[in-house]
Amino acid sequence: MTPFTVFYCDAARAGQWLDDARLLALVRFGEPASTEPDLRVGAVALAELGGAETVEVWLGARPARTGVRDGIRHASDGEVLFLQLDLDEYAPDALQPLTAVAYRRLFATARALGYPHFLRIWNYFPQINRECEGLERYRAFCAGRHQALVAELAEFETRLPAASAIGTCGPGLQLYALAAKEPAVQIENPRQVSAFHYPRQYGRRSPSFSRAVLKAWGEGREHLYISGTASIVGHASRHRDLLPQLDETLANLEALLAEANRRAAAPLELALLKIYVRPDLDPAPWRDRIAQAFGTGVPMLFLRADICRRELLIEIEGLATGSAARHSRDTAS
Ligand code: 3EB
Repeated sequence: MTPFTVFYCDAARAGQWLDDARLLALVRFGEPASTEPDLRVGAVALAELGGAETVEVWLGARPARTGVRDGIRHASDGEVLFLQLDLDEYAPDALQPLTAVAYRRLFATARALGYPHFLRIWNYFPQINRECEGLERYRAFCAGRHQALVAELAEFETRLPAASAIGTCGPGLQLYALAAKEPAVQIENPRQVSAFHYPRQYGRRSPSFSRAVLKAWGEGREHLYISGTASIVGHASRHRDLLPQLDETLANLEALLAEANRRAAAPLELALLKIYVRPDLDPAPWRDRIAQAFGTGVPMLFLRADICRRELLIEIEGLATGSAARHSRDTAS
């Protein structure tokens, strides 16, 4: 069966997808949290670079079932479940308990709907590097997430979802997630210490995520959900300037793809990249550099964002896909 797809589209053409019964989620950027009545629509307060207005479209394989449970908007096509939770922050120093409860709610809802295996989670909240009561908000977030995942996951270090944790212009904690009925395969990066093994200098509770998750959807079709990837080698941040950080990030992505390819049924190809960048610079040279590494055909979305370590300037996440059926056809002909 063909799995769901995700792609970028000009915001001016979003209407056609909102009319499509298969739509699982449509994410707008640059706007504060959504007041849309359509529960499939989310909005992340991150400005897009380059003047375009792009939306991210998640399209199921067949008409979606949608609903709201415990404040969590959800849509499924029978194979995958997309979840969205937007929460007010009742106090800036309460991010840890807020995150822990939000994760418990996500797991309870996904499980109740029959999709207990989380593949990928996006975490968006404002002032990610701000200290509150002596604790950086990213670390408070990590502590809350860790608390919830230790309680929810039977195998903590082998079933962690892929993730991104990004600082927005806020307000509020936003969690978007993909969940499945059957588990997937966790992939770690040989160039990097697993985030869940980072030493204590990065926080009392380690960031609980995997570098990527490889999911087989049947008939040889696979998705690789790639976590936010930055200029980190081992556990240390590398380079002060943007371009060396970009090159290190690209090397990390290449190593991660190679590692995933050792486990994949057919070669994985990048299908989509999302690039979070801190400074307000012209993205043209980065686009060229990324295109050099991965080809000009990969759609890219550039968003201005805060990254979870103060010294990091860029972070790249994405999706790679593979098809064993297509591959065997290609190599046979
Ligand atoms: C890193 O590799 C960079 O806490 O969910 C990347 C992706 C990062 C996800 C998260 C953090 C997270 O540690 C930061």
